Amino acid sequence: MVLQVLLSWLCSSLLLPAVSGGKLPEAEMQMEVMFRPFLCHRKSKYGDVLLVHHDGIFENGTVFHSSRNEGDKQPVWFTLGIREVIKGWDKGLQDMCAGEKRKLVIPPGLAYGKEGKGKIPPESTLTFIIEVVEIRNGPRSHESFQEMDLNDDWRLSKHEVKIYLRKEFERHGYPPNDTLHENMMEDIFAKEDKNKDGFISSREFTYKHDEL
Ligand SMILES: *[C@@H]1O[C@H](CO)[C@@H](O)[C@H](O)[C@H]1NC(C)=O
Ligand SMILES: *[C@@H]1O[C@H](CO)[C@@H](O)[C@H](O)[C@H]1NC(C)=O
Ligand SMILES: [Ca+2]
Ligand SMILES: [Ca+2]
Repeated sequence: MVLQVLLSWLCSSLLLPAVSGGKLPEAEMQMEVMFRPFLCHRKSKYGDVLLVHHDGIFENGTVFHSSRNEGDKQPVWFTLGIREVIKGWDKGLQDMCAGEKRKLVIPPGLAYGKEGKGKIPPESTLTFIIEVVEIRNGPRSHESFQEMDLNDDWRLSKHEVKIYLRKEFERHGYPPNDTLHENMMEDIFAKEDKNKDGFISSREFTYKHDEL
């Protein structure tokens, strides 16, 4: 999780559109809520980090991926709304509760497009069954900024960013490493401190997502 968050923070400004898709007609995505828990404390929004289990199914019914049955069988983290995943997910997984399950039928224009990818053939309409296990504040959220801004002056100093990195490492069981934190902090400032005043303002920090 920590790497996911830090990477998406470091890289969000560099992210290329995940798939070009070509110029396919924009077919509509179908979305069906399969299960929604009675209690829902918060709903997913752009910039949140979501932990999900997912099954991917071809039009002929063949399952091409299942997070519960493949690899380490763990759900996966991703950040909503920054094209870390296919467009259909960014669009179709908003306003979800933890524990909610949805079925998305995603046309190629919102999935892997004309080219396809790996075992996904060109022009595939894909069905996903997605269950949200957990929702957390994303690295670009207002809440994350406040958590990092220790002296409440609405800007992040290099010191505050280093303390944050150290805390995140410790929280996720990685040994703190000052050299590494120093390097990461310098990278972060190189990209995020747009006006080079030595601070990341809340405006510089606030995540801007592409038009979806
Ligand atoms: C289902 O479709 C996929 C993708 O086109 C293909 O690879 C697979 O062989 C098909 N399976 C069957 C049983 O037709
Ligand atoms: C700390 O990070 C630096 C830079 O990534 C690395 O070269 C070094 O081996 C790390 N030190 C420890 C104790 O892990
Ligand atoms: Ca501050
Ligand atoms: Ca600045």
